[in-house]
Amino acid sequence: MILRYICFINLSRMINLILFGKPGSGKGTQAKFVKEKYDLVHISTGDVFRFNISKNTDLGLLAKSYMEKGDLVPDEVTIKMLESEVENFPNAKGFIFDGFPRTTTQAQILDNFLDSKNMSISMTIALDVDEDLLIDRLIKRGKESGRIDDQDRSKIQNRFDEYNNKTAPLINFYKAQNKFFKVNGVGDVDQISNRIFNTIEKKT
Ligand code: B4P
Repeated sequence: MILRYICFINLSRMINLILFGKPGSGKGTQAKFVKEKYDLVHISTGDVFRFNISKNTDLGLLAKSYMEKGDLVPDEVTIKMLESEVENFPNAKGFIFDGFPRTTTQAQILDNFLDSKNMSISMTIALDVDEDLLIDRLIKRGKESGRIDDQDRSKIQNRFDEYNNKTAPLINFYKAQNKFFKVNGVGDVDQISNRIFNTIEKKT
């Protein structure tokens, strides 16, 4: 009973989560469940880019050329877009950052930006899945959805290379702040959601 009360008090604070992991690790899939359970605003930089591509906006045209090759979109474009997405929700109880940050520059700017709003990252949850399994998931999604960056093994490999070179250094960035938690990302979607909920409730 006392433990439950303590959990309630802690979870009543703003929660700002980063969902972290290699391409296809399930960030977008799990964000939907976490959003619903904790009433958070979900911001997926990949989804915002894909929406802009579908509407042929200037941002979409720019992002498309990078995404179709499996390259990261340049920091200055991505950061500006993320900041404006956050500013659209001044009354949010908290945010799920899905697919952002992906570079050290993005992470540093996110910390400063949140600090300027008296906010901070609560924790980073990394979904851990081997690359062989991820390739199978992405190729399957490519067939079902037509997503160009999922259809070709060399583009998928380029996305892993981008992750390993530019995104993986963030593991130490968040470990240094005691905010990095790894969750096994293999199994049923429900099972993985429960692992994430347990991590959030233990650590917030
Ligand atoms: P994103 O849209 O972020 O997508 P992702 O990393 O490919 O996928 P995610 O991890 O969300 O996997 P999902 O749940 O969908 O990035 C796309 C591109 O956008 C990047 O390559 C980059 O070019 C650009 N971009 C985005 N953010 C950027 C940034 N900050 N800076 C620069 N560029 C940026 O799951 C994948 C598949 O697996 C789905 O089909 C799903 O159904 C399946 N799946 C999920 N969980 C499963 C499970 N447990 N078992 C079996 N299948 C599962």
